[in-house]
Amino acid sequence: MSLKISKTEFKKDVMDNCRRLFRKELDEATPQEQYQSVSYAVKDMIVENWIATQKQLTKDDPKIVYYMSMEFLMGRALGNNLINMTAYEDVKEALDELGIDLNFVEDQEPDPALGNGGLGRLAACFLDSLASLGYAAYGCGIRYRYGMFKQKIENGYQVEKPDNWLKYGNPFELRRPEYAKEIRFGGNIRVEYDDETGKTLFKQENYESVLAVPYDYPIVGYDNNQVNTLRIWDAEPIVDFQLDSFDKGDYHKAVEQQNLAKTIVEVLYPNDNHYAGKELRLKQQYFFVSASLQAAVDKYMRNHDDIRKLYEKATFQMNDTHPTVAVAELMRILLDDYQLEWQEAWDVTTKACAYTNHTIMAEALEKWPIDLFSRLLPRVYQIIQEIDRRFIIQVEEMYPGNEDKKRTMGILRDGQVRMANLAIVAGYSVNGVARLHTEILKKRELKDFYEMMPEKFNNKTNGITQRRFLMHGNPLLASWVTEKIGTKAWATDLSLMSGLKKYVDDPKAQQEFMDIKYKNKERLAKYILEHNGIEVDPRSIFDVQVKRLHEYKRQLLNIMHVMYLYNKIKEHPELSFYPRTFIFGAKASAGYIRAKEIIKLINSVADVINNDRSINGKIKVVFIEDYRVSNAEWIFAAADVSEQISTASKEASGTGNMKFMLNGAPTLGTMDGANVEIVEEVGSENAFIFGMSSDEVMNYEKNGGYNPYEIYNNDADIRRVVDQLVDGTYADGDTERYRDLYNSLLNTNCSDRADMYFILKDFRSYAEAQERVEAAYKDREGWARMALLNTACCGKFSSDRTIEEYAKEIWHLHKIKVEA
Ligand code: OAK
Repeated sequence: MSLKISKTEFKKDVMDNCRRLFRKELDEATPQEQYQSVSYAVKDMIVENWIATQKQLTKDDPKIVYYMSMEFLMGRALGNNLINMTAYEDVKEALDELGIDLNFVEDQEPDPALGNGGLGRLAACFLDSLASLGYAAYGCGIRYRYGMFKQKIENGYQVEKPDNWLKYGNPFELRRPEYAKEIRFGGNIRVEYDDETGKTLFKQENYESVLAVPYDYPIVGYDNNQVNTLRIWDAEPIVDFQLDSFDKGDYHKAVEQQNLAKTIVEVLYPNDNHYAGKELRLKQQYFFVSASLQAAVDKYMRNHDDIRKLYEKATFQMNDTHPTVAVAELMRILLDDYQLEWQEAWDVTTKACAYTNHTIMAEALEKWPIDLFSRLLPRVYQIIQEIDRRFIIQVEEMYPGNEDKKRTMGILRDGQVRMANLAIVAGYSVNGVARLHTEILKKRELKDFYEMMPEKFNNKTNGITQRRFLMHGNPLLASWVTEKIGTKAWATDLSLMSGLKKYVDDPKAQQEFMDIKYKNKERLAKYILEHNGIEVDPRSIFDVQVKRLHEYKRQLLNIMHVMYLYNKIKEHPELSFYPRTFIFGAKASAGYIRAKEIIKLINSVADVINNDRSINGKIKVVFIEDYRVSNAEWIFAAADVSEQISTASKEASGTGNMKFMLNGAPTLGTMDGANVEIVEEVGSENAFIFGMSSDEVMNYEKNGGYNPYEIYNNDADIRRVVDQLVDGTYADGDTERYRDLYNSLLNTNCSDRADMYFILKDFRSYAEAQERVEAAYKDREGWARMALLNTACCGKFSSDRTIEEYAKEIWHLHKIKVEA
């Protein structure tokens, strides 16, 4: 779209906004006020195309995908919108002329962090790709008042602070009260027989309800005039009802409704790959699912008359099991509001709902206690009972007398509602997020389902958007790529990156590539100095692990290896050692004690090592506070080594791995998730692979684990590091601070298996891979070649490729074309 108006007009808009909104001239405004003034001017330009897109949708009437997700980890909007409008440079210049620095203005925007990690960020990348590719799509979610907490590190410990991201309002959002929907909870179901129609009616009584009010956010497609919508729901008390209640003197009820509205969207649960089973969470799920479905059905019925064909125009992609209640809610709408017969409603539902699985971690499986579920959602529960009853009959028909099959596949079992089973039974598609992950689902986790309904299963390897993670995050490399391959078309066709392959042996190109990396390392070093007070040398190897803190992701392996290296350097100061900066960034769920211990350990190790002058700065350890989308962009751009070291089989895909690759950082990793496919694209000689295979891990697990003492007893270096957890080296003499971590590795008597995540088992292999990294880095040309090849081979990992696959193979969408 580029700047639709002249620079002069844009500048005037910005200045006018400042006057109107804040009664100030631009140079008197606070940085936040400047940000708002600029953003409103940008939004004005977006709105034109937003309206045009809506008109096009009405005209073409294409099938729409509703991407239903509890999380959208969007990151800042201003810079990204300008990039996609291809107006970034123009706006930068215009603001320069006003004496304002665009980067500074961008920095004033709070990071919208309505997500935890991988799953939420994937949803954001998908929205970007859907709009950029010309597909009609809505993101459906919750407008949490407080997003992912802000992380402070105090005395080495993580402290969570509320993320009041809406404090100053959000210039890009649009409140749409005209589309508000009522959402009902609890009460009882009265069954009525309608003499006239002969139908049985189900009436919910004595319920509590809230009003779901949508807020729309523009999702700007790249250079194509299209603007899609992320619709997230806020909760408000139902005012009429409240007055009613006051009239009746039912003050208590009115207050209750007020409270329900306030609490329901209050905060995002900060759990990644973990199910906590909280009632409020189920309320959140039903709240946004019911509102989104009601809105989608209303929209469809505005210009169609046969609800039985809803699936021709709408498809609902369920981002993990969190929105799976959609299946039963859609059935409820079709049965109770539209009076369809069961079979008709089932036909629509099973052609409209699809499910993506994002983890095989057992602790992430959503299983709601039936008493809670049926109390909160009585009618939805009745419907699930009927779905389960009919499904069990099918299982019996296919596997007569086989109780095991019913036990594994039943939806209602052991007093629980098993959400994944509901999603699979009702969904027309079940997909994993990387090839290995999908194979594990088919062969193990969901084996019985796969055998019964193989046609539903498919793989969609994840991807990431190059617009945010290269164009915006790494402008130097972005321009260089454009110059080298002679086109900017990689912005929407990442396979063109392969055009860089011809430069991998070109010394000049190598030098340019490494110079850009160096500049990005300087930028990050400055950030680290400002935020951590730690000086790091951009000439050292930047070895980076940034992702949520989870035992399976094995930050503990990384930091224990740092302890091992430190021991080695202290013992043999004469040995050559290439300087390294180990960079960590990770949030731990507030209640995940062991994860928090690991954060403290990383910071303690950092303290000891960074302050030991005797090692001449050979190792530095940095824990970047409050890792989030905005600083992630800089971190990926500056990384030399991408740490992807999960226990094989545990990381469904990973997407950080792809962002590092795009920015030219080779992978140091296990054969897990999408690492497998990264290695396939770039060649195993251009990655550092180590550790057990997923099959080995799963075999050990089947046989009850392994005995870590064999390693502890036989490997003195490892023993020393493990012992240092409890000899006070990193705890000011306190031998108990890291006792739990020590126990988790060795103590077969504790509730878990000892060393559940095979840290000691993989340690040697990891240390050897790290030696290969060092040797490879010392060879400057060799390293440049390898780094460049990673960027050149990343084409497959664009979320554009992923979305094309979803669109063709699952959703069956057609593109629209929005005229300027
Ligand atoms: C979060 C909550 C519950 C279940 C899964 C998640 C989650 O974030 N999973 C992650 O999804 C990413 C996107 O598919 C994957 O790349 C990660 O491997 C996976 O852990």
